[in-house]
Amino acid sequence: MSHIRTRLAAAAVAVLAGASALAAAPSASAETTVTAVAGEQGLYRFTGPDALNSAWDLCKDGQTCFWQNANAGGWIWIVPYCGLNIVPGWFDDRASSVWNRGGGPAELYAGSAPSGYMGTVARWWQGNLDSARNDRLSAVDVRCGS
Ligand SMILES: [Ca+2]
Repeated sequence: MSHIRTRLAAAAVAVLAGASALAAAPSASAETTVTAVAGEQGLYRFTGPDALNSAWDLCKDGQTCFWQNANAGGWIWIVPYCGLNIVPGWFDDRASSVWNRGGGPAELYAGSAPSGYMGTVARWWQGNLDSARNDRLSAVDVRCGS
């Protein structure tokens, strides 16, 4: 029960953070917080003891999500659109895990697409990027409808 409450609280923080310039202050509670990173569309910072589990859970059906660290650790980037997306500046060359719940396969690029193609993440695939792709992502093309 408390796990569900934590997830809902984290989702609410994400919504509020998008509408407010106020960053979530460090809390004495055991809840995970999610803070939108100013100026970086789709990028969220996770803090709190339950951040790892919440990170996987907060990637929703229809979204393609990348994490800073393996196993959904660290910050998350939720790809904002179908089609070609440039990785936000802070997140460039930092992606280490992915869950593709988006509308189609996701093509990974290490450079400015279409150069630097690194492979395609199938729809519904979840896991860590291998050593050839780890910390190299600079652009992603989500092929919605493919
Ligand atoms: Ca990384």
